[in-house]
Amino acid sequence: MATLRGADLVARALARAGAKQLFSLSGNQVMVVYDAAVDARLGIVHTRHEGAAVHMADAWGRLTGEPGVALLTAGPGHANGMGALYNALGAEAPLVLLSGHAPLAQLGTDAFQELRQAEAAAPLCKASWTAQDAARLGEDMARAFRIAKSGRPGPVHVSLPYDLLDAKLDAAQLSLPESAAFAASPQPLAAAAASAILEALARAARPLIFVAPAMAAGRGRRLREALRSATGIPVLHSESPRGIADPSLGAMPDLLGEADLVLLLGRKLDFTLRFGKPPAFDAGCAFIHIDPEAEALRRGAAAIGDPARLLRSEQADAFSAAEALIAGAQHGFRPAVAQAKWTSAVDAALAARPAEWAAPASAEGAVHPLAVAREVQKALAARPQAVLVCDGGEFGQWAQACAGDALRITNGPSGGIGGSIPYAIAACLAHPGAPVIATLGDGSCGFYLAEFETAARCGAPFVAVVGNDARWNAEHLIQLRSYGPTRAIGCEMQPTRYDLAVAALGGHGEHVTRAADLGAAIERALAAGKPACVNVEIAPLAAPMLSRSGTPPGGAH
Ligand SMILES: Cc1ncc(C[n+]2csc(CCOP(=O)(O)OP(=O)(O)O)c2C)c(N)n1
Ligand SMILES: [Mg+2]
Repeated sequence: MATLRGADLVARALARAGAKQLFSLSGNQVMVVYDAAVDARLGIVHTRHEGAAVHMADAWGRLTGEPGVALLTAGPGHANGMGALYNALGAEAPLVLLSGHAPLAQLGTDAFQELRQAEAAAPLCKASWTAQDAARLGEDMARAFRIAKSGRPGPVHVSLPYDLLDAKLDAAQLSLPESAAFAASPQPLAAAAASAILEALARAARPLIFVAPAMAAGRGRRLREALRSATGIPVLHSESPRGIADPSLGAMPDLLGEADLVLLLGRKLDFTLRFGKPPAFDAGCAFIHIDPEAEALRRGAAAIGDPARLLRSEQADAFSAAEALIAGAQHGFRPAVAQAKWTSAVDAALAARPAEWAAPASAEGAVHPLAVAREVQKALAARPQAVLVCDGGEFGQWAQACAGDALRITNGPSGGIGGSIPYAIAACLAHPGAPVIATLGDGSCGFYLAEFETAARCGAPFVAVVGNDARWNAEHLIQLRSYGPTRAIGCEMQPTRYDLAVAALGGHGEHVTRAADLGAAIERALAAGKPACVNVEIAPLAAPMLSRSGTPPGGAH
């Protein structure tokens, strides 16, 4: 009898789902999947830490809309990947995490690397389970893809016991699920609901639309642009834990209190929107809430409190709902006359940056982070296909405040720092040939520095612009604010030559100590044809404060 291994079923199912490569770090329990990947023509991006593999799958999912697939080994490999799931969950990235697992037959015997993996991943995932039947591994893959892409997209985990992966199955008895079984199940917004919502939006004098984190890039980005042009209503997207105080929103927080109707399109009414309460929003502001999850709608209603202020609450996914609203608006959307003035005021607030930013910024002894952000912006503006990757910390926010319309991947609402190097590698793979620039602090740079070797090996020539202030500055500033200058402790680092480290890892390094040298250094790095680090000695300045509303609870991330 012709046989197939369980691992072959997994690899064939992944290929049928459209996966191109597995972001992985090897280990005993998954080498059989590597072997199966040869026949299924799946590439392996072999990383230097499991967290990097999960971050790469996250960025792949956000940029392409198709789940990135991470393959980790059992026990310690799986455990190492957990932290990175947190970012993917917050960013609503479709992701499938597959982990090797001790054999089912040995569970409860203190087997090698035995761990309750599905339980460990559960709070970080939409769904998490351990496969139970070798012959049904294809169905497990289809279910994982379907859940990752449906409703609010997010990570899904399946643990793959070694005895299932290595089981010899009768090939004649096996069939893979059809392609449709891997696809998202849409939760549409009924046309009648869409037209009622459009009517309410048209009547409002000062409406706003806030979209889901899932609409940051890819299809979501195209839909939010189409929604804006179909309705003329400002469509706001904020992707950091600072939410309405995100530097990319300019002076918008100061105008938000004037909105009379807010449509939440797949967007939770959570801390990023200050729970919809004053002073961020007017106490009389009305809301319409569309969300794929009943629980998010329930929480939204509870946060709003007065039922009269919640005009409608509809269960639908953000993408389907955006499509229904765009289609409805194309049949004739006649906004209230007052909206034109409001929309220009919102556009002006979004674009507002302090006047002093126009003049060359200088800071004593080191480069001002604004000078770096502006040079990055220049490089991006000259390259419409470019992808920007922003890490957290103070420095990352300067870059976000200056970045204009560039397609971007940030650390997202989770606030988790350190993922930008793996994100940038995945961006190079998802957008072959497009320039990719990552901006990150020196602390964030250390998390996955070894991935420069992965990038050199895989041909991912991104440019990391490191704002090096020899500090975990975001936390240092909290110390100064909360405990006073005499109580600063533990947040200093060495002024490290990351550029030399990157050169040693197979990349290109630039060391910049003067603003005047920045532009040429970034251009050389972009032209180097290999992964590059532009290590800039910056002044340790706080992130820009663009509105009068001040720093949100929790400060900078
Ligand atoms: C995974 C994770 N660990 C810790 C933090 C807390 N944190 C937020 S910003 C920051 C400092 C970042 O330092 P750096 O990358 O050098 O940027 P800087 O603020 O100095 O510009 C830290 C430790 C976090 N948000 N995420
Ligand atoms: Mg720093």
